[in-house]
Amino acid sequence: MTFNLKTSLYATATAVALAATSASAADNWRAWNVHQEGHPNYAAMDMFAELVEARTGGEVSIEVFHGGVLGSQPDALEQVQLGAIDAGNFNLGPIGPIVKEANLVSLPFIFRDVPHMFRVLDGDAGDAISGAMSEAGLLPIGWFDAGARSFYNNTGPINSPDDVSGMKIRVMNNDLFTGMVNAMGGNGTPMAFAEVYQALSTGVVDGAENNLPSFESVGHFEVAGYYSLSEHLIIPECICVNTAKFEALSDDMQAAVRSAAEDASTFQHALWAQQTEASRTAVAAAGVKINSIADKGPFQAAMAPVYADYIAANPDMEALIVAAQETE
Ligand code: BDP
Repeated sequence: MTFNLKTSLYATATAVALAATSASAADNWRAWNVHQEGHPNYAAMDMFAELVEARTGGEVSIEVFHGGVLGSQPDALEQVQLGAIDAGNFNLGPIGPIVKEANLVSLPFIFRDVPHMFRVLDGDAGDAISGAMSEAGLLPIGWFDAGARSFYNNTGPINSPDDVSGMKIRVMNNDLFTGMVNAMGGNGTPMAFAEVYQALSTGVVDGAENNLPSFESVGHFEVAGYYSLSEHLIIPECICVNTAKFEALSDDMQAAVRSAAEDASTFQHALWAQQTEASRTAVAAAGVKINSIADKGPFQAAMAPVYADYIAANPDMEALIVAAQETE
């Protein structure tokens, strides 16, 4: 009897201790997102956070800080690498300066369209990129669609690289993008996303480039009346998590977080398709001239030095570039 009582007391104490341990071990993650409400990635990141909380039984909870309030994208990436921010929705463009393998997807015109890009991500190139990102502390656990980026400006439609010549164009932080604009005779200018509206409206830059949902959601269409469909960059985005934080989770918790990221990504792809069409309609209704480019050949030809420089600096990536181009 005494023994049984002791045993049961011991069992109760252990249960209390375990509960305390698991409560204190609950992970509260902070996630970065640059987008505002109304952008597909805002809703997808909220969904990710909800699914993680539900599927880990609250062992992992995520607070998403939208609108870039935790800092610019290059700063936030560094914070995730350091573990000061735990996760985020990042574009692979600004990841290129940190992880050279990621630059494969930032080569202008490397992909024919978004499905081609996703097929490449599913293959060896995707494994090389994910592996290198994970080693750099940025583990990708879901891939978002970011459509295609095109040029916009105020002076008239862009139909050839000559039209870009002489223009100061804002690009995301990556030498490949400055090189891309410079190869057309323009002046590629890296700048934080949050500063682009004012730079366009005051003429600090002549133009910028982005996909239609971002062009609309932050109001760039109010200060740039021509959107020319160059579609020169098709870059995926990730839900990325600090690698060490993720690996510290049990196998079950890792599986739960991964499945949340996969389902949030599937949701994002559907929202993205809808929002691209909605944004096209909205900016056209607001008076933006959407210009189709009859021949993108001269833009592609102008990119030869950009590829040559990248391959010279990263000879080990050449085979993956060829494999990506040859992927059906
Ligand atoms: C948007 C991306 C975001 C970038 C932004 C930019 O979703 O990650 O920060 O473009 O141009 O399309 O900086």
